[in-house]
Amino acid sequence: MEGAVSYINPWAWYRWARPHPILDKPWRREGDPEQINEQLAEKLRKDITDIKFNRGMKKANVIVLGPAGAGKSSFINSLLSCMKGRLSKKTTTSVSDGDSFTTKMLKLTAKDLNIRLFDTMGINVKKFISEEEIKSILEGKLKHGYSFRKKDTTESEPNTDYTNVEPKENEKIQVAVIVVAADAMKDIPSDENKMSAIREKVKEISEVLKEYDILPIYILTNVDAICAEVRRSPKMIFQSRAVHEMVKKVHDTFGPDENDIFPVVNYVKEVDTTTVRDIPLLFALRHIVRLAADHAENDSI
Ligand SMILES: Nc1nc2c(ncn2[C@@H]2O[C@H](COP(=O)(O)OP(=O)(O)OP(=O)(O)O)[C@@H](O)[C@H]2O)c(=O)[nH]1
Ligand SMILES: [Mg+2]
Repeated sequence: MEGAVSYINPWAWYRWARPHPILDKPWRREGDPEQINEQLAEKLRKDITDIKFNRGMKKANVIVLGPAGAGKSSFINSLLSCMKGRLSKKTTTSVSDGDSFTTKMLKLTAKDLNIRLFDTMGINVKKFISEEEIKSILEGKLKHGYSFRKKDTTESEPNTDYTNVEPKENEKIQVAVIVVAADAMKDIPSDENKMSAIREKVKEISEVLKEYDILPIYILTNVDAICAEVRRSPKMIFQSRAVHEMVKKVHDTFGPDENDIFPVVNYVKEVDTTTVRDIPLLFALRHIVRLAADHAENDSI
């Protein structure tokens, strides 16, 4: 037709040209959305409770570290919830302006859970957890309820009511978890030469953990904030392009193997647990418990 101009809508073109948010195949074999069902959740729960530790250790100890507001406390509550099959809120969570909302070290567990999770203060803020405090926790020297020291005061000695001079073997840490939030990860340059306070702090912590022969596992929270498909259903977590890209970024930035990085969507506003949200949490929990069993085995060789 005379005068007709072919017009391509730039938005439609952009949507057509960009890679699809869902990959053709899951990036983690075990996470196929087709396999995400209650039967798998039950199998994972059984795998977890079946793991027994050497030397009669009933519960392994797991320290949860990471930047302020990364979702450490929410992750602990979510693990307790996915094992219990109902929401559990044993440690408080919140958005706080810069500083860590968690100021006391809490050791948390559930009846059928074979680990104790140690909630800690953030690593990157004004009142951060010190290297000395991390070492004391690893050695089993701090008790439930210990208040982290305020770095901006002259307070120098820890409160002796909450310190253990002669910790027993079963009070030491076997596994460390480093929690990072996917939306915050976006702002961290993977280029080693670019400054990043979080990257420096995480590297410092990894060095401390190495001294204690502890290899950390990484939890990537808030993946619902970087992928609309995952926000609609956490079932898509292991087939999401954005989540996989972020897992690769955690590997490039901090160095863990990809199979030591577990993306999750924490329970934060829900009133009930769901299988699709439980499964990524249970994969992470099973890995934690397996590492604890390996650590206990190494100790007894
Ligand atoms: N959308 C979303 N929000 C999350 C997730 N995990 C945690 N949050 C939110 O992030 C905020 C901080 O979570 P917390 O669990 O308190 O984080 P934290 O690492 O314990 O923080 P501090 O104790 O302050 O160091 C809260 O408002 C949570 O509701 C998640 O997976 N998805
Ligand atoms: Mg907290």
